[in-house]
Amino acid sequence: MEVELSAPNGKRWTQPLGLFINNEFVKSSNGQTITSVNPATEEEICSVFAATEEDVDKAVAAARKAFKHPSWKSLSGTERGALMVKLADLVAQHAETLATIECLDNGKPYSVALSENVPEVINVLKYYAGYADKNFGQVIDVGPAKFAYTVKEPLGVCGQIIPWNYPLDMAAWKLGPALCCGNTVVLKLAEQTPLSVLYMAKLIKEAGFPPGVVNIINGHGPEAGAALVQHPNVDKIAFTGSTATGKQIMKMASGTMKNITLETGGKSPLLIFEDADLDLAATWSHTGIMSNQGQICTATSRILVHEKVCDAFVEKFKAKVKDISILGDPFEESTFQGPQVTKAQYERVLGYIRSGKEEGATIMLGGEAAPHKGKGFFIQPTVFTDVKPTMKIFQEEIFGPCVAIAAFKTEEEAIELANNTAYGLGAALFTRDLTRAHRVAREIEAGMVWINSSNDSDFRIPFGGVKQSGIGRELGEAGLAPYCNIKAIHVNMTA
Ligand code: TXE
Repeated sequence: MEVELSAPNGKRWTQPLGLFINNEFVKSSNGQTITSVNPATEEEICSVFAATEEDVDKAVAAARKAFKHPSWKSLSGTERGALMVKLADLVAQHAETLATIECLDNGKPYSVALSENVPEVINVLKYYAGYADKNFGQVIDVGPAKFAYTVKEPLGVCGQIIPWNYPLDMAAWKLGPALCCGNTVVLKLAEQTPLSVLYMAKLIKEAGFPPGVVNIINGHGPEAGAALVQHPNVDKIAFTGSTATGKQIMKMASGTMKNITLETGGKSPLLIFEDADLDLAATWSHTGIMSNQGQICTATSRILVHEKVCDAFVEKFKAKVKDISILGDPFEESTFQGPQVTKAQYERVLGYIRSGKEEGATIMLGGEAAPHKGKGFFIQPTVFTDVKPTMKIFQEEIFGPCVAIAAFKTEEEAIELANNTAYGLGAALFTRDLTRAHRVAREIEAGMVWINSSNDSDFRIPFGGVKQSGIGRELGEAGLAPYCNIKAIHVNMTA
């Protein structure tokens, strides 16, 4: 049920391979597995058990039992918070191993996994641990004849489905608020990147969470994911992934009318007005699209620049990309950009690059595959200019290191172009005019707006989208609401 693994940075660890149900790693009911591949070398890492519908049923039963069991149900918020802090401390102790696994399985640079992703897990767990004994109802004054108050109750069993672009972070974003509120969980990992969170499952047991409170399963979306979404004993589904799958989940969850939270795709705009600090804009534009190999739902993948400063910006931006986007072995300290997560994603991104060329956009930089030592799913950072709003690369989520740049003439046109998409996740804008900054921020249809930055995420600040980018919010205090019921209690005070 486990295997000894090592990585090019010399780290060695024992990798669990089973489904984590009731605090034990078990085989899938029919023995089926999914093989994890190192996207930098295309070598197989190991094969991990993949849940069937029957396994999902077992995990849900374990979570249901744990939800009612006094070992979890009767814990005070303070005690739940203490368990979460213990887990955060264990994650900190195992930071290098977790970052190594993330790098190997996902392809993201080790230095980023260690300095950003693992700390995010620790921060999110501690943040929500702090809320575990501070998430109260209200007393509502309706006059002397009646005493009315609300209590916040956990929802029950939460099914959580995460993608492959930020395996550890996404697990923490899902587990943190759910456990804080006293729910139990069945977390389905992305089949492409199950290894780091399965390792974290060992730490969940070690932290002392009672059996069944957190169950973690690897498995295919249409099999394990769909079984979880349709399961009558699951009270909630929280999903991060593509808009197409999000829509399917809404349909599937309607059968049992589940509470759902969706965080889906994006085509986030970044607006640069004529008075912007172009060096600042170039720096953040690079961060906003090229980080994490462009595999970020909030990636600012459309850059809209005022025509007067467009050429000057493009020059600065190109220089930034050439300077910072160093492709290579993700274990190398100097690497900024690793491979795309899988061959399928690599081909998908290259397909979009081809379509941009065919539709007549100008390639300013990149535009080709870039294997490292003849291997791996690497793609050159790619910059398109002269992009028209009708082109696919302007409208569709590419999810790779590829950006579409277009020019605008007026503020109204910029806002119209920014909103001309089915998505509404993030948006960035650059200007030195404070009044314009706040005016435009309110006009843009997005869940998050960055003024003079991009993708500046913070666990204390709500995260989520409007339009086809999702429903509900994660992170911050707002992230608690999707995980509790507000029960109203009316007390008659008259004789
Ligand atoms: O996503 P899916 P994929 C976007 C991005 C990417 C595209 C495709 O544009 O190129 O989606 O990626 C599970 N019932 N994003 O195909 O299918 C699946 O097992 C229940 C944006 O990998 O949405 C995985 O755990 N679950 C995004 C999760 O859904 C199902 C992050 C995500 O997979 C299911 C990832 C089903 N029928 C991709 N089918 C973001 N918002 O950050 C799949 N799953």
